[in-house]
Amino acid sequence: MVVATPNPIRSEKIRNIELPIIDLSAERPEVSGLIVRACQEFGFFKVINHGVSQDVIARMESQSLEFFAKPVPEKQLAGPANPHGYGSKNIGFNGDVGEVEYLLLSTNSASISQMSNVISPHDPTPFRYGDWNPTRYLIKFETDLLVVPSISCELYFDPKLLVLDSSAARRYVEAVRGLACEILELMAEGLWVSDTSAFSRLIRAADSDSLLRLNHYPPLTEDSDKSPSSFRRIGFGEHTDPQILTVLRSNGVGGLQISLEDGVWIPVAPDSSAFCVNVGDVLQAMTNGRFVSVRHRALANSYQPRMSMAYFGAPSLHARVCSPPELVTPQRPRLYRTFTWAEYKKAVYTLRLGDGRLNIFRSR
Ligand code: GA4
Repeated sequence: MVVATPNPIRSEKIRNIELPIIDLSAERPEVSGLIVRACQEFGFFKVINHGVSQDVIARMESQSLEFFAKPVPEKQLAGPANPHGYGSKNIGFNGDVGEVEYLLLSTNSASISQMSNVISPHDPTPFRYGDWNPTRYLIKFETDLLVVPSISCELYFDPKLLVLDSSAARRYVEAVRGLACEILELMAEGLWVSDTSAFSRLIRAADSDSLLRLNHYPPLTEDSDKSPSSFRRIGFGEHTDPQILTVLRSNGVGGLQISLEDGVWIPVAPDSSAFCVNVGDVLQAMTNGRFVSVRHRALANSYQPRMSMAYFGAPSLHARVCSPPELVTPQRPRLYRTFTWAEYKKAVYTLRLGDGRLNIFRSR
């Protein structure tokens, strides 16, 4: 019997183009020029010699694989993804689906980075594994466990994070956030923006709304259907990333494709020594349209499981998104009105995965 699935791949054009590979250990002015060019032409590039330790990557990867290998009821204890937690097949809140299961985690300082303080010898684990509810827990603990020297304080934190070893997640997030900041500073330099931390400052903020997403695309098994289209299906449908910058890596299994023109897909070759970096909608707005937030998707396949880890660097909810003055000129007038990340995020979650959202924020 042929199993009907919602999203077989229709006939589409595939074009094989290599994404720019940027060596971050090369000379600074040269690197920033290459990054700017890549962001203008592709919105995507790979970085090598990125300085993120293999050990940090390996620990995070093995933690993630261990999580996805758990029985479904156990994984479901970390769900649903509303918006953080475990999700399977359903993406967002408006009916989008894909052949994917995932864990979506907030990276802000009230969650991953302070977990080690919460779960410490002085404060025996206050939760059982999976002991969570959709509203955040309020945890009380003594500040001698924290760097802040004052009376006892209260901290909100998302107990869904207990599904992972906090120190592996925290170290990974710190490392990729550092990498994202370095790249954003190189971008500002390459664009001749005098305030070189104009972009990076937004994701360095303690209340930045950045996310860590672990995606697992299990091999497809409904294999009574042997038609070619059944071997590759949409894992995560086409979309642009709403945030500032995405830093992604996979377990060496391909599946990511980008689309520079409608209906033409460019497969991105997997490369375990590299991170794949892409421009998000907010960076397109902040660069006044110089950089492009490009549509991409992930395909699942019938042969090997794919696991990817994406860090989405985002501003804090109240941060105002607007271009630095150098990027607005009489020849290049302001393309987008100033908006807050909270306003943009609201639009993102109101629309479907594949909908364009930046146009809503265009200047008149
Ligand atoms: C795409 C990029 C990130 O994975 C994400 C996704 C988010 C989600 O899975 O909750 C969204 C999607 C993403 C854009 C449109 C909305 C929101 C699902 C969806 C249908 C975490 C994000 O920030 O936007």
